[in-house]
Amino acid sequence: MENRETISLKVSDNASALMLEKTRIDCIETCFDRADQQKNQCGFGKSGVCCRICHMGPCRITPKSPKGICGATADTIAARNFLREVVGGTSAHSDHGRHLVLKLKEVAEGKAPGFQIKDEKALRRNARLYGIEEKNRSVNEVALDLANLFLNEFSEQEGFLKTLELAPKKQQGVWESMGIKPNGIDRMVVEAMHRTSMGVDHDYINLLNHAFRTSLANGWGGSRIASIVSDILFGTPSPVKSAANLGVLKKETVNIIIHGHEPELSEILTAVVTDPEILEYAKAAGAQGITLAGICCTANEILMRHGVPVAGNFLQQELAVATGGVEMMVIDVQCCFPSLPDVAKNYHTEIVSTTDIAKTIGASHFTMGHGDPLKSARDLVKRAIDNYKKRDPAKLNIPKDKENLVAGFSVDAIKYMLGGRFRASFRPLNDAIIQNRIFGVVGIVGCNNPKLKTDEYTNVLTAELIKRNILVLQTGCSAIASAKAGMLQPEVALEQAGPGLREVCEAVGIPPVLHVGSCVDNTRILEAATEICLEGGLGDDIAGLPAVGVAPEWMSEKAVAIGCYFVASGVDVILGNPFYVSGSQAVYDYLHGGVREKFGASFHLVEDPMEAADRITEIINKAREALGINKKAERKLFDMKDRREL
Ligand code: SF4
Ligand code: MSK
Repeated sequence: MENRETISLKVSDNASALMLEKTRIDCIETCFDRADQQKNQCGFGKSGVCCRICHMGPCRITPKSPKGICGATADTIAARNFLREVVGGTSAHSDHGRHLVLKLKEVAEGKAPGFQIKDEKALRRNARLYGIEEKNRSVNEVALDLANLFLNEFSEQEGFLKTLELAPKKQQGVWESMGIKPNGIDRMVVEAMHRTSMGVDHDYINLLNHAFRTSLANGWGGSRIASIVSDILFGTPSPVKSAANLGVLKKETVNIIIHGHEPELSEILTAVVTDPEILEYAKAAGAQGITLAGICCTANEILMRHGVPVAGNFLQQELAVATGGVEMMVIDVQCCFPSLPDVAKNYHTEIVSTTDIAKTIGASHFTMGHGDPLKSARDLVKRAIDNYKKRDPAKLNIPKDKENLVAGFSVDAIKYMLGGRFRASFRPLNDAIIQNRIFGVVGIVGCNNPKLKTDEYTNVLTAELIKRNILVLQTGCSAIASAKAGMLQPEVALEQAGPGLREVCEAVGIPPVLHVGSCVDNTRILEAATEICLEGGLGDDIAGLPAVGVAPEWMSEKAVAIGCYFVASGVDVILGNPFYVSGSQAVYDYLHGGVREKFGASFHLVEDPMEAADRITEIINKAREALGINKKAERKLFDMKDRREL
């Protein structure tokens, strides 16, 4: 059996290590064991040169067989596989966006009992952005128009995405000149599948450019729409206190975990678990109350808006069940392991799938339905309470570890904190960057991956960057990694921040590490970058900003798509682990260098966090040089005319 020393090579935090030890005692298999079993992963898959697109294959490229049966080269095969990954990631996040738009439409038509428009200001502000008349019109009228416009963003065949127009003009010009402005999101995905089918597009650059085009349909389309509609329906996040890690689960309460990405049901559960009648029901079952906690990005969604605590990130999903203290895990879509019911059957935990497009063998399936979602959610919580009586005290061991945190930094919230209620703006941030008190801005995003010690790259890099006066924005599971390390506590992060960053953060009252949302909310980082451009003084395009993106421990196709829309938007992206393209030097070189000529940014594979900090410093330094802000210069802030032009 593994000892603590070998376990600590796999996970960073004490709670995860304890639970991994417990899985050994309870004879539970987890992803960490399966990663060991899968150790010798297929070299053809890893290098991207296995093709099974048609049934003459599968074909694998080797020095002795340098072409597939149809004649496809390693370049074609690697580029096709890469584009299909981008399609997978784009589909996941954009379909999430579509579900929310359909919900918005139902709400506007009065067909969604239990849901309402929580942020009318966000609705009207976004309607104006898209040229929808909102003055003297009812909330529902405006919402219906906006929902219909968003639905058209998915189906548009000939025109371009309207949401693209939210990007700085210069970025739009780059996409236009390259011919990669996306049409409707669905069209981009279908076209990508067509182009990658047997005997169609064989030019690796043409294929990769469509990967960037598809990713733009995701980042400036489906994902951006998902964030906008979530804010309208559930409220725009503002700073909120909470806590993270398995220690948020309580021995004496009924523990319900929500896991996945789409927050509709979880929003309702958040209300149900505080209902006095339900709490009475829990007390009657012998519990002192109900703890609702989250895993992955459903966690981030309801953390950002309600302060619901986070039980853990991606690789803690099985470990949470192994505490023996979870009555129910409610899963929706994306990042939910099919192994969860196998782990759960060793305890009393019920795994409940809640979306018809995402069923899991061994999980019970629950449909919210259109009748009375509140009643359905209450029934579900009562089922969890009933499970509490089935807990086996001999198998119960909830770690104590948890850290306090502050989250909820939507772009609106950051603007408000920087500029105050009456002058909400990014100007103080731009000023601080120009004066080199803040050296630059870095977005750290993405998952964790059993190939790397969980959370380590993220945490080492985050600490080093703030020490170098770099403001860090985080999303998804990397934000949860920082939370578990205590870095989302303003006072802890301030202690470690460099003097310039610290001074600015203390003056305006923001922490040096900002949790900006779930992984679909990476578009908030682009939104922030656009605001920085619009504020003036730092150039007129995202590509010129002293800003970098990092995906330290990514594992998902979604991360591939996100990385692509960051690069296509002019942001250099550091990858902590590689894409599966190394079998084609041409494809590798294009992604990690060639695209720079077009977008002013590219991917960088840097597998060590300290080297990543150096590379980031180098990239930011170059951007600062180009902007002329590495030397003492008269700052030029834009007037209204400049801003309108932008
Ligand atoms: Fe092989 Fe070409 Fe078919 Fe791919 S498309 S499986 S390379 S024959
Ligand atoms: S949940 S995509 S593991 S961030 Fe968004 Fe976490 Fe990555 Fe899933």
